[in-house]
Amino acid sequence: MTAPNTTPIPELFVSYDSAAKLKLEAAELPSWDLTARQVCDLELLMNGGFNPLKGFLSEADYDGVVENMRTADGALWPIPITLDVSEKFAEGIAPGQDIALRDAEGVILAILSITDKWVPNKSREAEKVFGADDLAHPAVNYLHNVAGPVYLGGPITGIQQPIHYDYRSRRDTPNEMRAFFRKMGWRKIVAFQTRNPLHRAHQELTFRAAKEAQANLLIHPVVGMTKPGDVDHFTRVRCYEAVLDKYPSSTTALSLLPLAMRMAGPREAVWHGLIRRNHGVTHFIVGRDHAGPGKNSAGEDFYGPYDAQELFRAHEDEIGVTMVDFKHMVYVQERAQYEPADEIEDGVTVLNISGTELRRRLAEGLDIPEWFSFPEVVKELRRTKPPRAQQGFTVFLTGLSGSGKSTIANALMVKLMELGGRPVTLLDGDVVRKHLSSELGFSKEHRDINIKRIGYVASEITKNGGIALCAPIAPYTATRRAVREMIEAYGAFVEVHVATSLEECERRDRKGLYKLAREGKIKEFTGISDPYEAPETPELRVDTEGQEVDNCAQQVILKLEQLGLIN
Ligand code: PPS
Repeated sequence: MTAPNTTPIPELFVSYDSAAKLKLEAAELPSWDLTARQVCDLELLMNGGFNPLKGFLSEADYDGVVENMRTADGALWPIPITLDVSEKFAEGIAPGQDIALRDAEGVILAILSITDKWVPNKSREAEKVFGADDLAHPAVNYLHNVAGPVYLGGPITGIQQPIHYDYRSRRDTPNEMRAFFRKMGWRKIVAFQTRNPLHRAHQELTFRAAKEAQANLLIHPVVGMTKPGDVDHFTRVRCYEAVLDKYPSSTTALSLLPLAMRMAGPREAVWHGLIRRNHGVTHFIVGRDHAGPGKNSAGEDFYGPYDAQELFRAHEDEIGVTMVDFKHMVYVQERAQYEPADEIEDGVTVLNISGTELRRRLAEGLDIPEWFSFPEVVKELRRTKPPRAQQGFTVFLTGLSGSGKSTIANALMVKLMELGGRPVTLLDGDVVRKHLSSELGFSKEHRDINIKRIGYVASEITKNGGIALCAPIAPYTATRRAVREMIEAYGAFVEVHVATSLEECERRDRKGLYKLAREGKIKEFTGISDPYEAPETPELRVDTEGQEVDNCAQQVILKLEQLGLIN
């Protein structure tokens, strides 16, 4: 198991000449525009990162993978790699057909020869693969609320790799990685998987792991898709490059992996191992709560802290990569160095800064000591994440028609403009419907499009350091969550439920719409003939009944202060 596999791994690409010809032919085929996650999956399918898979899973392979982590022919594979599509697209497609797979720019990357088309049981997939059908799990949420309802399966003919404009020299296919190890004469390689910036403790533990295994080290961070809310990969790569200088030269390499993570804990660890085997490594570091998704909706961890290590160990031979235990490293003040937590005697002073504490210090612009991280890394993180009071953010007021959202939002806008410092934009429900969504009605589909447009504009405002105030009804929880994820990639999302009761809204009936809705003259009217799913855990809930608008706006201001978003 210790010698690296230096023979090339099979890829799914056709030759350069055939690719040009095939591309012309493929232009005639029905085509599917791949989602960001599908582009990641396709890249690793084509370049052999997902070897032995030869395409998107067929139904029989999918059933096997979901049920017992094996494809129909018995190969170990823990995560379903499926091509999810919309019902509308699926209607016109049948097994036996070829389709072209295009990236976001419309470039044809591959042809899928469809063998299977089916409607999956997503709840079963969630239970078996992720351990619970709980929307608090990011991949389960993706499965139910983002992924299409129909799966297509079949072998892939690769035409070209997805184009990356960033960090090209740091990206390696499995065969490029193998060739690199061969060229360098590296026979044992420990890989370290990460989706976070590296600090001193990580540098120590990876260096120790390599030393103990008498191996070279591959820092192999994920730059495809990670957990919503993670530090963006541009910032992370600049941090990794700074840390690379801290290892003895020519012992360590950095390569970027275009993987779309699922945060599936134990199954994900096995998957990561298989992917690293394909890249030619011999050892893999598996940590406590490897690829953990955080807490479930009951506030408990989805997986036990060592479940990932156990599942990996049980399949170690088949994976073909030796697991290296992650050592929990802590800083011992008296000796001014990092040491494994389980080797430290009583009575010494142990220092530690948790992830939450680090985020707090960054958000508030507080000191981050040198024993914790390298100054170059801290500088990069501060550049990307200035203190919260200087970042952009979104306030998203949701509630019934006539609940007072617009009035509160207008008062809030004036108060924020009085404070100054950041541009404030109001995306009021009515105004948006006039300027951005004039062609839309009030069906679920149209409301979702409307809210996602608002979310997109708000996320751009937030990204660029402004304040977006949104005041649509936004009746659906899943859509509000999608907007939250869009925005939290760039700054805070403060959901405010304007919780005026239906009776009160109807009593006020400021626009006379409730009367018309009751008479059936307006169809699909929220609260009357259409649903409103009240937020369960908004950042703030305000009740306008018996309260001045000014007071409600003041409550939002206090919340923003409490969150450190305004001084
Ligand atoms: S949604 O569901 O978020 O897309 O709705 P939104 O864009 O906020 O638009 C709501 C405003 O449109 C008016 N209106 C209706 N509301 C709900 N249901 C139906 N069928 C409907 N038809 C028209 C209404 O004036 C809403 O304004 P507000 O400011 O919320 O009262």
